[in-house]
Amino acid sequence: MQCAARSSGRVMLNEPRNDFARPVRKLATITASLIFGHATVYTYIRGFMPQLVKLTRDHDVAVITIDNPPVNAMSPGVPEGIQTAVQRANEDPDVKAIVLIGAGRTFIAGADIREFGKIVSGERPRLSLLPYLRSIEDSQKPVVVAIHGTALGGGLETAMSGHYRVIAPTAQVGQPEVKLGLIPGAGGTQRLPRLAGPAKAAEMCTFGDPITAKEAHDLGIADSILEGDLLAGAVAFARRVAGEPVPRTRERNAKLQNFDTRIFDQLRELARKTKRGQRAPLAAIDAVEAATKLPFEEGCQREAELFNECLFATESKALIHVFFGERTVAKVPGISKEIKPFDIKSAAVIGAGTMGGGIAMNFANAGIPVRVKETAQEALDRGISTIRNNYATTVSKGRLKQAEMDQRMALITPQLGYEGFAEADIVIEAVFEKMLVKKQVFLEIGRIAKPTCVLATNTSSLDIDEIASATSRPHMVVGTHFFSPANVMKLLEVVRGKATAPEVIATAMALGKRLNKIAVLAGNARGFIGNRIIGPYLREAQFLVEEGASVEEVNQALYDFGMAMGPLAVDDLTGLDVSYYIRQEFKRFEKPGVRQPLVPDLLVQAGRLGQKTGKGWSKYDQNRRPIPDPEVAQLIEKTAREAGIQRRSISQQEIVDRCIYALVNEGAKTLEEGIALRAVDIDITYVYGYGFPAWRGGPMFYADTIGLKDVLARIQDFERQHGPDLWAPAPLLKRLAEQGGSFEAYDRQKGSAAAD
Ligand code: 3H9
Repeated sequence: MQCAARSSGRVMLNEPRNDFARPVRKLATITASLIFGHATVYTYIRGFMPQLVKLTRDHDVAVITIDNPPVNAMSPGVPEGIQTAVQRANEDPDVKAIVLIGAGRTFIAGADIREFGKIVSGERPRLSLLPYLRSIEDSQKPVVVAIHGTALGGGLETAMSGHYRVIAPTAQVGQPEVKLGLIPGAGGTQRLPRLAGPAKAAEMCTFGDPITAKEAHDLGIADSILEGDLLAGAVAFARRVAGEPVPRTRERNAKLQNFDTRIFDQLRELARKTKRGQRAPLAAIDAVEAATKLPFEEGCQREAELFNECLFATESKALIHVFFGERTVAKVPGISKEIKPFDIKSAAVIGAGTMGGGIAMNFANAGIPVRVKETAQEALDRGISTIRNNYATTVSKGRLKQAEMDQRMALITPQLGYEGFAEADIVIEAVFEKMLVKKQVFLEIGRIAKPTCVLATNTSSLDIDEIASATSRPHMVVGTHFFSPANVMKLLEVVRGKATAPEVIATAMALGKRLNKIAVLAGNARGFIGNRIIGPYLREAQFLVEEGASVEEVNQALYDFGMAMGPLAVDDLTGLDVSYYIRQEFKRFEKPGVRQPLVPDLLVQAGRLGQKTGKGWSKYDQNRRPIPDPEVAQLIEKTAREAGIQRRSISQQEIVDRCIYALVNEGAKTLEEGIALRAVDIDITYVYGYGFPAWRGGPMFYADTIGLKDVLARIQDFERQHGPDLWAPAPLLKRLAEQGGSFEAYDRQKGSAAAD
């Protein structure tokens, strides 16, 4: 082995052992033997197949390179490869020190997340990374870990098992496992407090946010920040420390003494508030606290217990579903990589109201010049001043520099006319939600915009095809439904009209990413995905108060379930006039004689439009805190009595089931009609646009976790009580439940059918 390392400068330590590698290797073997004959096969495969871990030499320094694209995850084969490489470098008398580095864009981005599902389902045995990392730490020769890109989760844990860490100035490190419902499981909760101190370690493991190279250096996680060529710098660093006794993180106990032990309870309190309903953040605190009380090995055992508890819980399955879901929604069947999006170099927004202003900020934030047009000077001034105030607030909170705010404001050109619109690569209309007004605007921009300009409408409910019919180029028209406040909310619903060109869809999806949004593609039908499904959810909340639950009980039950806000609180926030208007729009879809909530219209008639008028379903104080309003309770009681509705006490469970299963049932219809491409598109829409708890995975995933059979049975109960018009089970839900299926399996099946 030594000879091999010296003569070729490179040793293949392992072959990839992921699922993809085996069939490819087999195919390569057959093809190569057919083409070249048997003698050449071995060489060919070695050249053809990527190696996960490579060992090379730079004179007296061994360089171990992890090469597992795209993010160097610790897939099976990687930890074994590193272990073997460290062992060989230790055996080589000419090697004085070792550098461990990642190939490509990053150091190790963590354990291979896809493996967790296989472990939980029993397809793969439970594997511990601990012995592999232990063998790095046990190396007699110093191991210098060189970090660029991100060292996350198992990546940072690997780095901390090395003896030194050098880091590129732009790199970041972190323990983000909690965002997947997990805790660090390879010694992170034990080694990080030894390097960074228990307070910072507990904070990093509880909230999962990465820190910069500078912070890592200041905290003692990194030993040196290296400008310029990282590998050359790391090799030079390794030469300097060669021959010195190696510092082992597990033995560095100094920072575990004399710290404020109250930090753990303080963090627990904070985590209970900000990570409502989640177990992993609390488990992370327990594990870091264990590092301060137990010897290293026992601390690792405690960490492993807590890690396994989290791994097998629904929370991590749900959050992992959301992690991959975020990436899946970007992939649109039929829109291949060959379809190139248009380059958006400049934009124009029509309307400087709440939505238009927020949308313009998105462009400015992404460094894209944007024109904002209004019809009256006063409205334009008001819109621009709101934008300026929004930025100023961010500056005052220290999250933006004044110079950055000035740069962004300079990218926004306010105007009353259409000057410059002919050069814009995209025009987004964000005027009042009325078909006639929108069509008039599209008629005008259709005349002015250049032929390759994407014409987008920011509508939450109107028919894209009808809007597109106002132009002579409906293929350039697409819906871009931003969520309010548009400069804050992550979701962008992209709506495909019947004529929308694939390039235009690709452009809108790519633009979403550039604007730092999560773009989900929806079909053009009443309310698209989000607002279509929210209808029955809100309807049930309103029925429930008429049937006897209080406004507060309904809001509290859904809040306790994990929703960011209760449904009636959301109604008050967005404005009861807005939901009134949408109800009028959707009236034509309603079957006559079907029960409708009675109270919302009465509240609107009484001028109770929600927070903006200081009262809606609740009253609001100056700080917009809700106060129960007896007037509303009386109005509800009177209305219910007059309508002959039997009032009763309603359990929290019934409130949750009625509202959430209404979402699920409508979601299943949306899915079967092809309005949503996959169940996961609904989940991501709800998590990022409607405050659905990510740790429940979205409504469709939540239904899977309950079991579709049980969900169906409950919906059939409601159907018996409230009639088929409101509660007939969606045929898809019924079919899947009867077949013992799930929405996740349905997505998988559809995905593989599309791939065939
Ligand atoms: C962990 O480490 C537990 C440990 O304590 C050990 C326990 C024993 N695995 O995001 P991108 C895929 S838990 C598998 O678009 P970017 C991703 O799905 C882990 N796959 O790129 C995508 O695939 P596709 C802790 C992964 O540049 C592709 O890579 N670590 C993983 O915008 C590109 O990803 C984390 O939580 C992975 N670990 O962002 C880090 N990571 O192309 C999770 C990515 O098929 N990862 N993929 O859609 C990230 O935060 C971002 O991916 C990263 C790059 C910042 C690294």
